[in-house]
Amino acid sequence: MHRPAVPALSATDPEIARLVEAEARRQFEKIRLIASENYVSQAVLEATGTVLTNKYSEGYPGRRYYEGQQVVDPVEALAVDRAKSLFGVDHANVQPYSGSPANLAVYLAFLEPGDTVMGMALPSGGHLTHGWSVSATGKWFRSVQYGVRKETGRVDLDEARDLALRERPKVIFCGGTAIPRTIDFPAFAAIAEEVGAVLVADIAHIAGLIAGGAHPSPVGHAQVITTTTHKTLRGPRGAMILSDADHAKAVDKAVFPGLQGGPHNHTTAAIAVALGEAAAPSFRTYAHDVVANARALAAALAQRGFDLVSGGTDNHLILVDLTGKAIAGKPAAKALDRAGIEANYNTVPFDPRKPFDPSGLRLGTAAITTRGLGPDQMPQLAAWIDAAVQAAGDEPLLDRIAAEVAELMAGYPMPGWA
Ligand code: DSN
Repeated sequence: MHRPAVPALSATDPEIARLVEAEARRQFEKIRLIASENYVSQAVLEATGTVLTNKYSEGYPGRRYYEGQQVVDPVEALAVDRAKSLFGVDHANVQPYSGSPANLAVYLAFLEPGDTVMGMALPSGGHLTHGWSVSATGKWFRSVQYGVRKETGRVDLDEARDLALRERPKVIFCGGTAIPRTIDFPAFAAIAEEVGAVLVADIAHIAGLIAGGAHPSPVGHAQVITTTTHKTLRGPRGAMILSDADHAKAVDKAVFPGLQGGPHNHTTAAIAVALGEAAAPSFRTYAHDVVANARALAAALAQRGFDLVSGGTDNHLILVDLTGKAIAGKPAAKALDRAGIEANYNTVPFDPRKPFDPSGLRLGTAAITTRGLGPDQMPQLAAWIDAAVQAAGDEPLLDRIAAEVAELMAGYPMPGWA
């Protein structure tokens, strides 16, 4: 059952209580390979369910527009201090509701509508809010986009530099949502400096790896860093903007009053808890284990003939290109889900198919590493993935794999389920 137990919820709203229980069981039984997901700790879960949700706190600690901040102020101050210390930055704003609002705040802080922003194209691994055409950031700003090299699947830094020199963006985003390789922050910083742009590193996917020393840090290279708190960082759904001292005031003004109202104080508390956990030595081990698992899974998939964008991974994420297979990303993801393995279909660079029915599968190892799986188990995962993708439509076989998956996962505890 769900832990903490939900007796009041069961009495008041049995329908929602039943769904919460069902989701907890689902998360317990499945191999969760969605690269942006994780399992938060019991302590983080508890913090998100507290009376802090009842409080409005527009403003910042010591400068609020509502009274009664005797408790919320130190909660937010703790979250800020822990973020600054964990990442080694001058300034942290822990109020953005999630990654997209955090990135929007960056636009508000450093651009006027119509100004030029440069980001990585979505099909190459960027994020919608890095100026992609369907996003407000691509509609209200003049966006120019860089990509990856076809032969290597890696960022084409020469192309990015040429583009920046030609288009003179005021803000450059690096980072994204489907990048399996190390981000070269010093190279992006050199480009940004050459054109006088603010470099923003969106580290949403790799924040936990950076905190744990398993990926280089953008600090000292990017003036502004945005991140969600719930991916490899293993906190609640939320976000932060980190910056150097020179950009701190503009960031704070953009988040509040520019874009948001009251921060979600229960989330702020849970972010503080997660940041405390990420500062512990065991989190360093976790971050390195995430990468070791991803490398082992990538190697096992490659051995089975899967084509991986860039040939492998340096981080938690693997992008499988199914272009050469008889199946597209969406039916493959649906077959995997039926087989108890959760992933998402994803565009791959130069995808010949449409975004809603693309050629790729995105996999990540943050969640399974939290559960305790290790590199020795990755060949078995790859075997199940291979069998499920080939067996799409063969429901008895997919059900058989799901039963084997559930049997394996029963041996690995999950915070939130007892
Ligand atoms: N939805 C997140 C992801 O899955 O990467 C990014 O916004």
